[in-house]
Amino acid sequence: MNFLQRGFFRLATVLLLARCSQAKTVTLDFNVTWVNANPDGLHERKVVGVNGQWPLPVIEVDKGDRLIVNMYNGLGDKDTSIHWHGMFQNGTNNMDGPSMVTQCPVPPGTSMTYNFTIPQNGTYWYHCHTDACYPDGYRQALIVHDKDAYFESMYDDEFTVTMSDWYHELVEDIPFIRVENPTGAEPVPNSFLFNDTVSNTNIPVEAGKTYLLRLINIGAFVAQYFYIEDHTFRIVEIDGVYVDEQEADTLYIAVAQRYSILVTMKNSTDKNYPIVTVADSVLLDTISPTLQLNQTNWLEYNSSAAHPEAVMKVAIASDLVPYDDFKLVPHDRMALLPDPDMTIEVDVIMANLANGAGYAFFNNISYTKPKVPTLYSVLTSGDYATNAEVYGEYTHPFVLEHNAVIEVILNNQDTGSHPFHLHGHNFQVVSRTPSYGASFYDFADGDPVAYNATENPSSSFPAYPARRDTFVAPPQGNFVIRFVADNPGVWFFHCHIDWHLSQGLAMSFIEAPKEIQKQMSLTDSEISVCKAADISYEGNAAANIEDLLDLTGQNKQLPWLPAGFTAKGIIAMVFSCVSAFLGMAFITIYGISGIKQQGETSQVVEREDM
Ligand SMILES: *[C@@H]1O[C@H](CO)[C@@H](O)[C@H](O)[C@H]1NC(C)=O
Ligand SMILES: *[C@@H]1O[C@H](CO)[C@@H](O)[C@H](O)[C@H]1NC(C)=O
Ligand SMILES: *[C@@H]1O[C@H](CO)[C@@H](O)[C@H](O)[C@H]1NC(C)=O
Ligand SMILES: *[C@@H]1O[C@H](CO)[C@@H](O)[C@H](O)[C@H]1NC(C)=O
Ligand SMILES: *[C@@H]1O[C@H](CO)[C@@H](O)[C@H](O)[C@H]1NC(C)=O
Ligand SMILES: *[C@@H]1O[C@H](CO)[C@@H](O)[C@H](O)[C@H]1NC(C)=O
Ligand SMILES: *[C@@H]1O[C@H](CO)[C@@H](O)[C@H](O)[C@H]1NC(C)=O
Ligand SMILES: *[C@@H]1O[C@H](CO)[C@@H](O)[C@H](O)[C@H]1NC(C)=O
Ligand SMILES: *[C@@H]1O[C@H](CO)[C@@H](O)[C@H](O)[C@H]1NC(C)=O
Ligand SMILES: *[C@@H]1O[C@H](CO)[C@@H](O)[C@H](O)[C@H]1NC(C)=O
Ligand SMILES: [Cu+2]
Repeated sequence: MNFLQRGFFRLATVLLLARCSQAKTVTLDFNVTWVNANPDGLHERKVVGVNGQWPLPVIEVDKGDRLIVNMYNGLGDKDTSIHWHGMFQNGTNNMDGPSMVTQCPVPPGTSMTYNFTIPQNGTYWYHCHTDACYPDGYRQALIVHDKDAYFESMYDDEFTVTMSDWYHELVEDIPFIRVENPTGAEPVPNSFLFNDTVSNTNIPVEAGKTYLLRLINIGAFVAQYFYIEDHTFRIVEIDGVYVDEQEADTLYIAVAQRYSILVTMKNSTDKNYPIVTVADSVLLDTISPTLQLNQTNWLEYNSSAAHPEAVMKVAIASDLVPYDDFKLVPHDRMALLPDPDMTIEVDVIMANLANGAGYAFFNNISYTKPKVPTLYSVLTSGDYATNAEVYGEYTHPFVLEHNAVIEVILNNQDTGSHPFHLHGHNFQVVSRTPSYGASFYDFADGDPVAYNATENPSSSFPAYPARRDTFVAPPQGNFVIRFVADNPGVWFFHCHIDWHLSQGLAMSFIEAPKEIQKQMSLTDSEISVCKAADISYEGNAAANIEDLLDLTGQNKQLPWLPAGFTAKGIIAMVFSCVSAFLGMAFITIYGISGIKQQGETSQVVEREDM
């Protein structure tokens, strides 16, 4: 393109943009069915497709658009729903997507229309939010273009790149919450995908140009390190929040997190440069020797030049030092919120319930879905809606007052790190101990360290805290977040590791329930989805419409194990059953009685010393 042509093209683009600045409606029909795919080249499997395709369509809209998705569940054997991750759904809480929180699950043969406006900017994604369903492939990027972004004039072209873990089995065929797995060891993925493939992705680039890369971890479990050999970059967005540009060379992208980065190309075209992603193996209980933890793809300056193997920075996490997202400053300079009107302090633990299986807890409550979607309880409980009891103990409800400043103090007593996500908001991250970097694992081996307001008083919080919608709690460390309850709705707060969500690591914020009642009422189409799913849509968490404070019959978590049982003890018990069985076999074959005695003695169940 010569100079004149380029100028004309620019002008045409401006005119076009001016004409298009009127918000438009984007309507998509999603026929959700099973299709086959083999993204890692190792195993073909059933995945959730849309209109017969997988990878799923990337949704691209402009700020202010209305998005309408007519979803038909053609799976035949599974319920479904879609969550629009990061979308505030201000006034449209019923479009948020999590089953039994804001809607009934959509059963096979049934449709639901999602219809909402997008006043936000940046990089988002959509995924199934009914039981554990998105690891089966039902997830993809949702990009909101914004010609007013402060960095809009700073790049020449953009690319979206997703990364994710990948399993060869359907979620329903992966054993997880069961007595044989008392420690709750998460299923180890079979591979890791870069933009839904392992075959090399070459990002075609031109020397001297600058590109916007939108990076999204759409995985179910494992965080990814990201770097580009011999290139630094500038972070300009996290989770839909523009940040002042910040130079970095390595990122840690937990599941559900997004980063937009500007990468400026070198002037030479003699070489291609590896883009490296390394799965965080610290999260994995076991690593098979064939599991490919790292992937190399390329910034391709010259397709006929070599595509060199990456010089790996490292194998273990502590040597890859990622940029600390806590230090980012929002471009809009939203100031630290004032001291909170309400503080919610929760301890995260993993423990076993009566069936011997591992569960996850906020303050000893493992989220258990109610009999009525919590939003529908709000809409059908009149003046009782402000009483948290209506929502049942095991949805772990907190009623938030309209426009109150809310602070959540989260003490992670677990030795694993967890990426926590809040629906309907982004939140200010005002404290995290320890911070990303070399010290991130400092508390992993000793005792858990709870947030200490004397050591980290609010006077030490950043003046312009970073905001995002998914934030990582360090192993046995803590974080503090703040947000304003200015978005009436029922908003789920949960760990985004889908395995941990299925173990109950979630709670419900019922924000300004009287305002929700003013904004919406239960619609005929919502009722018909519930009827098709055979789920109650009125009354309290126990589906009681007569006495809203009578929770008889509500779903509950299982009872606790008798005091003193530990995961180790359960292993010993399970193991002793197995070894007793093996012992029997040995006795039958060899008649050696000593082995049986051994099997019996290992049946002693360990007690926790407390
Ligand atoms: C969805 O796709 C399936 C398989 O192609 C087809 O049989 C069905 O008629 C489609 N349903 C809708 C509502 O488009
Ligand atoms: C979407 O919602 C808007 C606003 O409530 C409404 O006017 C429009 O009819 C809806 N469209 C569909 C297809 O439901
Ligand atoms: C979207 O971006 C514009 C600037 O382009 C900014 O003024 C606005 O606050 C952003 N909206 C949200 C919801 O972040
Ligand atoms: C990643 O995949 C999406 C959809 O499959 C595609 O639109 C996008 O261009 C791909 N990105 C790159 C860098 O190839
Ligand atoms: C590429 O060349 C331009 C113009 O000469 C210069 O400003 C820029 O710094 C160079 N970039 C690199 C990465 O060396
Ligand atoms: C691309 O790489 C080939 C092979 O190394 C080299 O011969 C060629 O000059 C390069 N082209 C450019 C434009 O740098
Ligand atoms: C990258 O993966 C390959 C194959 O799994 C392995 O040989 C190599 O050690 C890995 N490098 C790192 C740093 O993990
Ligand atoms: C959880 O239960 C244990 C044992 O009953 C108790 O000691 C602890 O205080 C409880 N924790 C919370 C946060 O309620
Ligand atoms: C909090 O920190 C202060 C100052 O270091 C210390 O005196 C206090 O014991 C700590 N509180 C707790 C509960 O650990
Ligand atoms: C929701 O909308 C209300 C009213 O316009 C506004 O005050 C509030 O800031 C919005 N909240 C969010 C999270 O978008
Ligand atoms: Cu978790």
